[in-house]
Amino acid sequence: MEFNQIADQLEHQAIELPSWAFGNSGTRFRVFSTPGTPRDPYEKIADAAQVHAHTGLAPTVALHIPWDTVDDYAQLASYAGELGVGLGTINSNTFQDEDYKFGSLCSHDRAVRQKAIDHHRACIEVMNATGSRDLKIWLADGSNYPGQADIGARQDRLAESLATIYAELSDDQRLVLEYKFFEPAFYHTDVPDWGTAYAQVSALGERAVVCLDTGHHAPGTNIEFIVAQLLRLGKLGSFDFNSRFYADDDLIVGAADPFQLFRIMHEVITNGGYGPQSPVAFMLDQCHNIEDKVPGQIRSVLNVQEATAKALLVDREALHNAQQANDVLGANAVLMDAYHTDVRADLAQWRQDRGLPGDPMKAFADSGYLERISADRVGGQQAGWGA
Ligand code: PSV
Ligand code: MN
Repeated sequence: MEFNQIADQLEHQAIELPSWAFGNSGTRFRVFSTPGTPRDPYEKIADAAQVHAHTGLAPTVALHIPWDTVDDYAQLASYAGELGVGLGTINSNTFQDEDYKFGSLCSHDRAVRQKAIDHHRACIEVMNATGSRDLKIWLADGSNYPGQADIGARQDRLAESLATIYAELSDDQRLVLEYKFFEPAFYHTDVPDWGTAYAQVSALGERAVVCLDTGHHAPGTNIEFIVAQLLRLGKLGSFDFNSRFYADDDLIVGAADPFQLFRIMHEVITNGGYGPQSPVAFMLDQCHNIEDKVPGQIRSVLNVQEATAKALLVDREALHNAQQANDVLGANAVLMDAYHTDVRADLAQWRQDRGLPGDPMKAFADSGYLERISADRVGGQQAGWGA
C-alpha cells in the first residue's frame, strides 16, 4: 500500500484531549509546576486549542467535574468554539471526597450511594449545557483486604446505581464505564476488567458502552484482543490512550510501546472502529509530570496519527490471503511491513497540504505561546489534580 492510498482516511481522525493534562500533576512524592500552567478551565481550553491549531487532530476537550466547574457551561462551550474546539466527554469524580472512603456507587451506605448518583445527575446537567454526548464513569471503588467487602453485593449495588444514572440520560447521550484492575484499591476494584464493565453496561442498554484505558491492564495483557472483542460485541465506546512502563503511568501514548499502539489501531481498523461512522471516541488520558504540557499533548496526538497511518497501510487483502493459506510468516510479514514503514515525511507533507505546519512540535516552539502564557499567567492558583 502507498501512503497516497490512505491519505484521505487520515482526515477522519479526531483525538479528544483531557483538560487535566494541562494542569500540574505528579506522584505522591511531588507535584512539580510549570510556568504558565492554567488557573481555570478557560485557560486549559486555550492550551488545548493550541494542540488542535498545530495538528488539526484534536477538535474536542474532555472536562472533569468538579475540577472544571464554571458558572456557565454554555459560555465555556462558546469560548471553546471561538478558539476552534468543542467540549467533549464529561468525566465524573467520586474519588476525592471523604464520604467516598469506602466507595461511591457500590457503597453499602445508601446516603453515600445517593450522593454519588446525585453527582452524576449534576454531570448530566453539564452535558446538557455543553452538548456533550458521553458521561464517562471511572470508579475508585474497591477494597484493600480479603474479607473487607461483600464483592457480589457491591456488584448488585453498582448495577442499581448505574441503572439509575442511565435512566437520566437523553436518547443521544451515552454512559461509558471505565475499568481498572487496581489503584487506589489494592485487593479488588469493583470494575476491574473489560468483562465486568461489559456485563454491567450490557444490563443497562444500547447506549451504555465500555472505555478501554490502555494503562489499566496487567503487564503482558493482549490489549488488542480486548479491542477486537469489544468491537465485535458493539460495546467499545472509547479509548483513554496513554503509555505505561510499570502500572498506570499515564505517560505519552506511543512512548513506551509504539508497536502495541500500532497493533491496537490495526484491530480498530480491521473491526470497523475507525472512520466517520465509528462510535468510538479516541481520547487521551495522560499527565505531564515533568515535561511541558502543550508540547506533550502535541507529541501524543502525533504518535496516535503515526500509528494510525501505519495501521491503515496494512495490505488487508494480502493479510487475509496469507491467513487463509495458513502462511504464518507471510501474514506476520504483511503486518510488519506496514509497521516498519517510515511515514513521518509523508505525514509532514499531508499536514502541509492542509495548511498545517509540517513539524507541529517546532511550529509550536517557534510560536512563542509558552513564553507568552508564562509571562501572562501570573498569580492565582495553578490547576492540578483536585482543581
Ligand atoms: C483513573 O486512573 C483515570 O484513568 C480515569 O480515567 C479518570 O477519568 C482519569 O484517571 C482522571 O481522573
Ligand atoms: Mn482513564
